[in-house]
Amino acid sequence: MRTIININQGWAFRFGAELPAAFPADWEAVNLPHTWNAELTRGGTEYRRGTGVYAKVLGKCTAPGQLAFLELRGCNASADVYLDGRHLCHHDGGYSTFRVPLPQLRGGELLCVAADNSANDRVYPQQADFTFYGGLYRDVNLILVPETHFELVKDGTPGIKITPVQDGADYRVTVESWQNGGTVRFTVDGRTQTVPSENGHAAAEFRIENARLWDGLRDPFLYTAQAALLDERGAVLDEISASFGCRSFRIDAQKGFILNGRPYPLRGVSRHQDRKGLGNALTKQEHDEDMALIRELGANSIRLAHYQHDQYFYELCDRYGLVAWAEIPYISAHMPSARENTFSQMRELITQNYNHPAIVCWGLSNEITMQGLTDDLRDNHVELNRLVKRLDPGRPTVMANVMMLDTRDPLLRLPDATAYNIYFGWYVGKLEDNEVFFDKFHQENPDVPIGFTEYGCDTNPAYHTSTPTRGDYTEEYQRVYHEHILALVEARPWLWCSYAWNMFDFGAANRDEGGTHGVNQKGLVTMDRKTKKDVFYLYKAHWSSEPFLHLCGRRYEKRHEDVTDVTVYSNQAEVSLYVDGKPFGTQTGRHKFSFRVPISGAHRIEAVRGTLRDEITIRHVDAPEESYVLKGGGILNWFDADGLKSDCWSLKDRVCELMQNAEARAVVIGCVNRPGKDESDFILDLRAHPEKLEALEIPMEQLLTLSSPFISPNIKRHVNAALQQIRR
Ligand code: ADA
Repeated sequence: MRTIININQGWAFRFGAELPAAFPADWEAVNLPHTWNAELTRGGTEYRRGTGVYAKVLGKCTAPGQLAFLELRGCNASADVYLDGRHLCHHDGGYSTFRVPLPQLRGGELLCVAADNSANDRVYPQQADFTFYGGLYRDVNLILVPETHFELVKDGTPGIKITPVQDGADYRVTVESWQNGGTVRFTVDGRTQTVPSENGHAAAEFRIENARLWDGLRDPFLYTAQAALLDERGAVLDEISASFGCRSFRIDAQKGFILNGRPYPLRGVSRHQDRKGLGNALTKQEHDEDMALIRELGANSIRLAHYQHDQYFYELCDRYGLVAWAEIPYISAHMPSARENTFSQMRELITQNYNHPAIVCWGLSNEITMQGLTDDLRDNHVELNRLVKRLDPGRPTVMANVMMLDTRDPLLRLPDATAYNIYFGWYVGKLEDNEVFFDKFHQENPDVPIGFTEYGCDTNPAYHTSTPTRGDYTEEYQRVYHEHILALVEARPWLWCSYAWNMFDFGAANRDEGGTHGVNQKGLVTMDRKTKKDVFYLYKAHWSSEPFLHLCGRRYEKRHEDVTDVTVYSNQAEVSLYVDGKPFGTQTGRHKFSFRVPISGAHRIEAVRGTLRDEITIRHVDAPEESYVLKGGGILNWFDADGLKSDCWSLKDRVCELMQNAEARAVVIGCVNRPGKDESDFILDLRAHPEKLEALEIPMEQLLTLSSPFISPNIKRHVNAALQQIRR
């Protein structure tokens, strides 16, 4: 029988160390999960990228006839595994499970894992708006099995594959397994079939009559399939099982997402896995908390961005009925020498997650054309798409495209369904441009299913205003922004999916903005999961049926105006407001209830509906509260077209255009050649090949953000000022 032994405890760790010959007792003692970037808050020297070595003495012996496999459920980004100094395995890809056959164990062997998150051009991701936490950050197990056992190594397979196909009210369920001999007894829904293993493969088909469906939030029912490997006397050698769900779905260009025959527009959030103080080194507890928050919001779908998440999280999606978008980190910048890595990460993603009913699509890439569209990139996508179709003909391929990608580009039509990340109203343009974009797309491409994979705006919950504007990072602008987009998606059920970017603030070492270093602040909830920003409750009001009400502006206590806005988000039909204990007004409505309240001095504001109640304090102050305002302006303030001289160049202009003007060209080249503390590959490459700048279609602002982890708003302001001196 199979024994699984967790070996998270008792490791020694050192960053930048050589492989030790004996257990290095003087290294830092750590337990897994572990990352050396846990405390990261900003780029630069604190963001250590390189090799960290983990060492542990194995205590377990294998019995005669027993084989041992090492299971690593996530090592970012590349791993080399050694036993007593002997190299056993190299693995590229920081987000998937892989297993390594071990020799016979006597006990006392020195196991070393070298984890490497340094920059290279072989392994995705290399350029992206999130932190590449290095380390052995998920569970490590020893799996002991008899000589005849289910497959463990190939692409980290669970060994069992279940394919339920709808047949009227019934489901035909094919169960397959891979093993190195024996006979397999499959059990599904109380029935068994025993079949021989032929060429390492066994399969059986079951029929579940009148199947109970896996029906999203309504009823996420799970069945279980078991496989027992038997010897010639019928004794069980090895055993595995997996849950699965019976469900059908399709993505329709006009009707949107259809689950089990009924329209079910996917409305939810994206999730990055990391958390403040822990980085990516999470336990089940953090996964459970994240899922509880997403369920509280009432989302029916999650985009698990931008890489393979912990197995456990996909299990939670299955269990709670949240439809999931899964993807690999083929992101931001195509690397011709990393083609094989897109294939291996995709093979692992699909092989390891095939059985999850929650997953409905495989994401080929994210914003991959951001730095240009080459033949090699196209070809890579064609092959990747073909690979997915071969591995899983039952699920559609999808892409999340960058907003600059021409909507007529044939790449859009390569996957079965497509989607755009659109940030009008934040990085560029007006909020209304979002509707214009999607309506035009839908009208011009009536046969292309289109989704809204990302939208959001950075928000520091310390910042407040009564006159919210784009780029101010306030909690109030985040409300304006999300109220607008939520209305947009609700009115357009043909948007087959929409995902707020992001459920949680997340580590983005290259960022330095909005009063915080190293964090993308587009979350509905802060990175420590402690503060639900007001917009969290906007979504809850729309999506959740759990009765609640929420008074906005709890952190916006000191207000300068004489009459102030007090807004309640609620899923109740009526809300009453009390000011200093006295009734102020009652409103009926849906989701949002706004009151204009005169203020002088301190006031206790209460919102009430039956037994539901919330309370905040507001204080009138003589001068605007300085701590509520971002110092030095936000990076986006000068993106505002009103503030720019339109007859001169600016950061808004595309690099390729700036390169056509001699003076502007000099500013661009000057930026690329500016010595930095830690140059990215991207900038070094541009420095070596300035002609690439002439082909770079991204705005200058984006080039600056991408090119250096050290870019500060001041530098951007400086460059913008220089460009504003040059007439077009
Ligand atoms: C892109 C990217 C995301 C995210 C976002 C942002 O759209 O896909 O990773 O970071 O930008 O916040 O700017």
